[in-house]
Amino acid sequence: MKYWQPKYETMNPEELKRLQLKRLQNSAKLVYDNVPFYRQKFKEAGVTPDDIKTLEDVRKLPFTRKTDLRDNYPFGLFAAKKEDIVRIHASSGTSGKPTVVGYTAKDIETWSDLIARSLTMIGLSKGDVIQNSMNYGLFTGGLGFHYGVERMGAMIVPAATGNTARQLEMMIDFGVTAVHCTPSYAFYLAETAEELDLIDKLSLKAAIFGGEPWSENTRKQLEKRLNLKAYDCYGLSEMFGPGVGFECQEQNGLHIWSDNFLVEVLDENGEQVSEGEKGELVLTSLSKEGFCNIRYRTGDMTKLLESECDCGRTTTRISRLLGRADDMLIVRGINVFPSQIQDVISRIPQVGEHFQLILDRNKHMLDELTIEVELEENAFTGDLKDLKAVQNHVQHELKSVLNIRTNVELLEKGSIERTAGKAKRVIDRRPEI
Ligand code: DLL
Repeated sequence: MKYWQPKYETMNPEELKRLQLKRLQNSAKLVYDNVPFYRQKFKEAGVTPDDIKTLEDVRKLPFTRKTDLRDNYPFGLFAAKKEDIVRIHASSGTSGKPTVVGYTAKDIETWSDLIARSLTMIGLSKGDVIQNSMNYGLFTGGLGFHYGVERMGAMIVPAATGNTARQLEMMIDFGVTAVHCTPSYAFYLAETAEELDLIDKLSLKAAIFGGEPWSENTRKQLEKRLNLKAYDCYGLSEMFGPGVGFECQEQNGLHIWSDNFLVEVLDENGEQVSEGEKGELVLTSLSKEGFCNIRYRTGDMTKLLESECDCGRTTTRISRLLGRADDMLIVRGINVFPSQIQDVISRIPQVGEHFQLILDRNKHMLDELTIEVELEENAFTGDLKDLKAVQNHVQHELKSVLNIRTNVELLEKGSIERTAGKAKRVIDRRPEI
């Protein structure tokens, strides 16, 4: 089978626009009627859902940002009643608390279909065995993807993360034909498979990489080393999760499932850029019930491509993601905001406010995040045991907020360079992947 939902995937452009408008009107009404935050924002902008008469009218609506999720933590932006929410997921917030999103039963169905569409698009089907080597839990890459595989009827191996030798063993023993993981983890898989001389025993035909940026060069390397075709999968928890945009077999840009998301690519003044120009991706949910997001500033940079594609799909297309408009970092697939680190550090009296983040890739191509902080003078007792205790405490606090292990280095007060302007908090020494 070539398409999962041909009606939507190949809809003629005029009909698609009509559907998008109808759904945009529904989304605007849904949030206006059910979410006080949106009602207030609409009022401030002087609009009501009745003002949406054409697709271009989306520009009358106010933007939503990640900080709005934080300010309404945890469920303040949900558009459905709490008893109709059947699942939540979360991602990193900009400080302290994560951003929480909710799904109704229908949302889970819609999302699963989008993933089933995406997998069908790259030639996978019922007979395939798909290993999901993404973190299960609040991260959408685990369960979200999992349900999509089941929806399509393929066999899912819910391997989750960790224990690379065992991941490979599962791939061999279960006849795995496709794997879903972050591109940086794929390097580790490839390296381990090469070391253990297992490459020839693998029967992978496809890899689905997402959750973090990667490049054409990485595609070439990993396709060769693992002997498969690699496809880009884009998504964010605020818009379901994985499966918002996906590459087809042309491997040339991502199809955004336009019956579910309205795409804008905007310059720094909020104006639509022309085709082929770089701008920030702004998305509006057209089909969500639980958490319906209007003009969400994703912070991801991309380019709009011509919709026509040899695969026959008529969706909006974008280039692979080209970095961030803000200072968000992605470390081992997890989003990290320097403001989260600042928040943690500011709550620990033994260390000062100045800090620096250093990002490296270790020999397995995995990210290592080191945080340099200055020890307050009165915290320096001269006893090494005390130093170790402070270091462990900072590390522990960071782990509980960021969900990743970090290396904390304590420095003498004054050693981090002070600047008059914006502090240079991040030193990213990672080679591009
Ligand atoms: O990372 C959802 C996901 C899971 C996508 C698995 C693909 C596969 P969040 O934790 O909310 O959700 O992080 C979303 O990750 O705004 C991008 O900055 C980045 N990102 C995700 N996929 C890609 C990609 C998931 N293919 C944030 N290329 C997004 C570049 C990506 N960046």
